[in-house]
Order: sequence, then structure tokens, then C-alpha cells
Amino acid sequence: MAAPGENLRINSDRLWDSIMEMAKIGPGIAGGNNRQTLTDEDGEGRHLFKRWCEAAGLEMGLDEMGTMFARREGTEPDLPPVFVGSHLDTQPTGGKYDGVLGVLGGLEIVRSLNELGIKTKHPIVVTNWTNEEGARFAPAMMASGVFAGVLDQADVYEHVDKNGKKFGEELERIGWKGTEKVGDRKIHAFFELHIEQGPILEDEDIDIGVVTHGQGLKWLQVTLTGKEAHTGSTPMPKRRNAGLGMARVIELVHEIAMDYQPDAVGAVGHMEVYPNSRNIIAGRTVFTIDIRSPEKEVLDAMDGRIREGIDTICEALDIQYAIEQVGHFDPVTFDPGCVQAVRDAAERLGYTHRNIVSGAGHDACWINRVAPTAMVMCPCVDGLSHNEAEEITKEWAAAGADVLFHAVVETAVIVE
Ligand code: HGY
Ligand code: MN
Ligand code: MN
Repeated sequence: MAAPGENLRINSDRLWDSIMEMAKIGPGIAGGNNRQTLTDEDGEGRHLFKRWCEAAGLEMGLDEMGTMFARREGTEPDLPPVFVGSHLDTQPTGGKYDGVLGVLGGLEIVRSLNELGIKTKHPIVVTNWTNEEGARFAPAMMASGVFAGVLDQADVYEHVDKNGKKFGEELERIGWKGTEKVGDRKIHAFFELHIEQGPILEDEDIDIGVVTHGQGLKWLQVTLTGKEAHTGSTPMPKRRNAGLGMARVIELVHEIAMDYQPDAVGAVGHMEVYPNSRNIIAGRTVFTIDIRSPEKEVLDAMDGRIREGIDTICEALDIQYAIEQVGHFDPVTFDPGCVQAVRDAAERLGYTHRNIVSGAGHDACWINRVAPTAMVMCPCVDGLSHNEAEEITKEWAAAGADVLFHAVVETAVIVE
């Protein structure tokens, strides 16, 4: 006798079509997306998602961080809902699937339940977390961080983008600031489907990543201050070159990360040079160090060595420095019960699967602090992400969404 829902599958054409439809909003210049948080394009994507949710009979809620909660009622409305979702905001040169697959995978579950006339005891809430990427406004996973009580809402409202625009004001401007207090919603469990953003699943020809852990992260924003001077007439010994300082720190970060292989990673992706003129020695540089490791001790060791190294570099170059930690979360262990639901679903559906540690940060990493949480991963081509050429197959998307479907309805309990 098949268990309730044993053969449930999503409609992969409908999911794929929805992803492609969303990808038309905030197109990039090379086939991907530029739908950065709180831009007009983000607002347009939110409207489309809202229309789809309402067409599926969902009731849309909105909190003070702009996070969207589309609720499908359960037969026992007072039970805490099962949440399923991710994010619709993208990197400036992002792909079509990072985050979007998880939000629209959640919507596809609801669409399929509606079609099959299946009810669940627990309500189901499809979620779009505001500002997962942290590209325009640091830190990443901002709204989920406020929801989990690790970031302060009044503080993040004041965070500014490179043009000095404030997060709180931009949220008002695009008209997506809700009135619901952040964090009030009780969560029975949270599931997030996401592309791996790394090469393991594709290299091993595996359909599903059962995410047991997420690596920890630190973002250190560094400001180096030297002295602007003529690049031609200033003798080398008299220069206080903040550009050279930044170059040496970037090399230092790489070398330290290489000392902790095979897992640690480190890079500098954000760099600003002032005044950025061809014949002026850089007087000031501002850049962000991104270091990560599955082990807290390694993350802390890298942090300490980098700070020491910056001090030595700046002493030698006679430049000043300031370091501000603008992002941080410790390594995450996801809920074993939810992880098992993911693993059982992959097994039941006949998909190949393996345990995996998430290299990237996700909203699930914060929500795991306030509710039982797990993630489902699907492969991506060449492991590439945060690149407009990001690509997945329809089959990978369907496999991930099928596993998500089973994990969600098993936890929400199908009503016979
Ligand atoms: O930075 C991250 O890991 C995520 O993509 N925001
Ligand atoms: Mn993402
Ligand atoms: Mn991302």
C-alpha cells in the first residue's frame, strides 16, 4: 500500500516555464539576471510572484523587512506552518536559478497540491526572503537574519548601497515594506531548494544534494588610507600607496585560505579605489574580504592571521587601516529530522543522492536557528554560479522540486 503521496511529482514544464518567465524581469547583459534587492526590477519580480500566488489561492503576507509569505491554509489552521522558499533577488551579474528555483519550487508544490486536491494538516507558506544576496546592501541573508533575531532591523534599515541610498528608504520607495513584525510567524519547519553553486553533484553525476551542514562565513570590510600623490613625480620611497596595500592584502587572503585546504576559501570580490585616476597614487581603498570554512576554529584562525597580516602590511607601507566585520555566521548543522525527510524523499523517488556541505550561505542558515530546517540541492553546470552563464537542466530542477515536495508534504502531513 503506497504511503500517502508516495508517487507525488511536480509539473516540471510549469516550474521551468515559471523560472523562464521570472528571468525576463531584470535581464542581465549576458543571458542572466540583474534583479538586485529593492530595485524597481526586484519590485516587478515581487509583483509577478504575488500574482502567481494569488492565482493559486494563497494569502500574501508582508513583514517590515519586505519578506513575502504566501500561505496555503491547512485543515488545522492553528498548527504552525511548514515554510518553503528562498530568494528572488539576484547578484548584479547573477544567474536565472540562484534563489529563484527555491521560491518557484515552493509555489509549484502548492500548484500541484491544488491540482491534486490534496490537503495538509499544517498550513504551507511559500517564502521570498528579502536581500539574500547582500550584493547591494550588506550583509547577505539580511531579512532572514533579522527574522532569526541575529541582525537588528533598525540598524540594517540604515545600511547604504554604493550610491548612499538607505535600505529602509529603498524598501519604502519600491512599495514593499509590510506592517507585520519580523519574526512573529511561528515555523514548524523550513525547507529550501537551491542549486549547489559548486561542482560536486555534477562531477559525481548525482541528482540530489542532502545538505547536512553549511560552512561559516566572515565578511571583513577594510579601509586603507595612504596619500594621494602624483604617480610620476613622487619618488618611490615617499609613497603611501593604498592601492599597493590592497594588492598585498588580497594576496595574503589567498595564501591564508590555501593553508587550510581542502575546505577553506578566501577572496576579495568587492574593491573600490579612490580617486581611481590613472596618474594619482590611490589615497584610499575600500574592499571586502570573504572567508569561509566548515570549521569555526579555522574561520577564527584565518580571521586572526588576516588581521595580523594587515597590520604588518600597513606598517611597512606607512598607511592606516580600519577593519569592520560586515557579515558573519558560524558553520551550521541542519536539523537531522528534516535532513532525513530529504534523504528519504530522494530514496523513495529513486534519485541518486549524497550528503553535502553548502559552500554558499542561504536563508536556511539563519532560519535553522529558530526552526527545524533543511536544504535540498540540485547540480548546476560546471558548478558555476554568481555568473550570468549559470545553468541547470530541467531534469535537475524537477528532481530537486520533487524531493522538496515530498519533504514538505510529509512534514505538513497529508490529510487522507
Ligand atoms: O554569499 C553567499 O554565499 C550567498 O550567495 N549570498
Ligand atoms: Mn542564493
Ligand atoms: Mn547567490
